[in-house]
Amino acid sequence: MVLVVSKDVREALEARRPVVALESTIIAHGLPAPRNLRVARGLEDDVRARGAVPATIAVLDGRPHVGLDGPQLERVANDPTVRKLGHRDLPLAMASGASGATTVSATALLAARSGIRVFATGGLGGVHRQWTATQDESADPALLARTRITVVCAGVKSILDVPATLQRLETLGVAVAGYRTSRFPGFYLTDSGHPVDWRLDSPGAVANVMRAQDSLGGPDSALIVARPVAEAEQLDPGLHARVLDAALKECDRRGITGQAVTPFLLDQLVRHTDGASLDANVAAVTGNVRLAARIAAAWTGV
Ligand code: PSU
Ligand code: MN
Repeated sequence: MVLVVSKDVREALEARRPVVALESTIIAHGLPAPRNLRVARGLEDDVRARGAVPATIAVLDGRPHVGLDGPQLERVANDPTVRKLGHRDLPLAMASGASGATTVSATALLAARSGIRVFATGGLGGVHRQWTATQDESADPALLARTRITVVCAGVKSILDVPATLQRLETLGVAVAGYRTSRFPGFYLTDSGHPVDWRLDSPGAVANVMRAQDSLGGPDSALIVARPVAEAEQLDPGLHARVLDAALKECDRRGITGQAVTPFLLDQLVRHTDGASLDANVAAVTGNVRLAARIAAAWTGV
C-alpha cells in the first residue's frame, strides 16, 4: 500500500479498537517551537490515556505516514523544510519525495483512506474575510463534503469569516453539531456569536449519528462535532477582536497570500496576546483530542 500505517495503528484498526487521527500542520506551522513538540506528544498521550491509539499523519520523504514514531514526530515539529500540504498537494509531494505536514483536508483524506473514522484538530479552515476580493477559502470544507470522517474541532478558526464558512458548510451538505452547546464555538473563543442547529450531548450520541450516516448512504460527507473551549480557558474576546483586526491589516500590508495567510495570522495572534492565544489554542485542541478518543471508543463499541 502507498500509505505507511504504523504497526500500532494497523493492529488497532484490524482489531476494531479505537483510533484517533491527528493532523500535523498545527504542529509544524500552527504552534511555535519548542512548545509545538511538547503539545504534539501530549496530544498523543491524551489519546492513549483514554484507551485509543493516536495516528498523527504527515508526509515524510514522499511517503504518507499514518502514525508517527518519536523521531518522526520530532522531525515534523523541528525541520523547517517541512512544507504545508493540503490534499491537492499530496500527489505532488509523493512524486517529488517532499516532506510536509498535513492540513485538515490532507489529514482527513489520508485518515479515511486508511480506515480511521475519528479525527481531532483545533479549528477548521474555511472562508476568509474579504473573500469577495481574494476568493481565499480553505480546501477543508470541500474535502469534508466528500470524505466520511468525524472531525472534532473548536469550530472554524476565528480569523475567518465565520458566518460565511457556516453557510458554505450548509451549501456543501456537511453535517455540523455543537457538543453540549447550541452556540457555534469560536476557536479561541467559547462562542463565535452564531447558533448551530443541532446539539449532541455524549460520545454515544455522536456515534449514533455516525451509524445513521452509514445506514443512510448518500454522499460520503463528514460530521463536524464542534466543541467549545471552556470559558475559563478562552482568549479575552476584547483582546481577540483588537489583535485580530491589527493582524488582518498587517497581512494586507505585507501582501501575504495563499497558504501563508493562516500561519501568519495565528503567529501574529500569539505575538500580540503575550501567548494567551497559544494557551487558548492548546486548550481547545487538547479538549478536542480527549473528546475524540471517547467518540472513537463509542464508535468501536469499546
Ligand atoms: N487549527 C489550528 N491550527 C492550525 C490549523 C488548524 O488550531 O494551524 C491548520 C489546519 O491544518 C487547517 C489549516 O487545515 O490550518 C487551514 O489552512 P488554510 O486556511 O491555508 O487552508
Ligand atoms: Mn487559503
